[in-house]
Amino acid sequence: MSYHRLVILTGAGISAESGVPTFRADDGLWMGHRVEDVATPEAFARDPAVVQDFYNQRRRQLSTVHPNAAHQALAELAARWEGDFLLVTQNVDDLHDRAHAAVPPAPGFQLIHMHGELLKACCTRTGRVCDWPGDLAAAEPSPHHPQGRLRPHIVWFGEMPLSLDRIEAALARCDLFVAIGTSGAVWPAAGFVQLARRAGARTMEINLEPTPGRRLFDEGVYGPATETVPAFVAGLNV
Ligand code: BV8
Repeated sequence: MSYHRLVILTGAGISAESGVPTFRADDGLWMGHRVEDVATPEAFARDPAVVQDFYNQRRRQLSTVHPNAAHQALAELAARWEGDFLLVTQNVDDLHDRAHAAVPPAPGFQLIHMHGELLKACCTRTGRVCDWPGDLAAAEPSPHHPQGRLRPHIVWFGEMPLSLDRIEAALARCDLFVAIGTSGAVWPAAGFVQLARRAGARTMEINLEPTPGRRLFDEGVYGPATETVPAFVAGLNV
């Protein structure tokens, strides 16, 4: 069977072997924090210094990690895929971006960071987004508005994910949907498989172990992403 309209959703599991911590560690803490203490607009309003520092630490860590074989396999696929290929990532790291920069994708490829990007900042007054590789101070002045401040360009819990219209349009017409390295714990990304099924797509979960949403997928492949993703790409015979 050959496919022409591919949507792949990735989560923290695809970056795990690069050394980027996933979200649901056993103790339920995320790098020592409760999610609601660092990844909500209320947390930012309550204590901007704590939230900015949480993201400053993660932004600094990016310079010490690199794309792994799973990111690279998807970049090779994007270079050869002749149809539409939408890669939607929940991750805010730039590992997919770096992998695809090294292997220029074919014209039908798009990458969407639906939960934002660590290396960008956003003006609290204008909403304008700019590149920001360094630290953000608790009250970082915005270059876009005299009264504005800069916050991480991150979609926090309770905020609307980015480019949902483009994502849902691609899901409504895809013929293959693959979720890689995501627990399916966060919505609306967790519902994408149902949209793909409604479009008649074949659906596949690739993860370290079966997720609670396993039964929603036609097929599951389990193991470390640096092994399962290159094997998946090779199996497509593209
Ligand atoms: C919203 C940025 C309104 C922050 C993130 C029902 C419908 C709609 C919303 C909700 C709903 N129920 C609840 C909600 C609200 C909420 C939500 O989902 N809460 C959850 C906790 C219940 N959702 C929201 O608030 C969203 N906004 O709903 O707006 C709306 C209404 C209607 C329609 C649209 C919108 C906004 C959510 C975005 C939050 N921001 N990230 C930051 O990064 O600092 S989410 C955060 O979790 C990350 O982006 C992360 O990617 C994401 C999901 O986690 P995963 O990526 O899946 O990571 P996790 O650790 O959970 O799993 C890793 C997996 O990898 C595991 O399965 C593991 O087995 C596997 N793995 C590990 N190692 C490997 C591996 N796999 C392979 N190889 C390995 N080596």
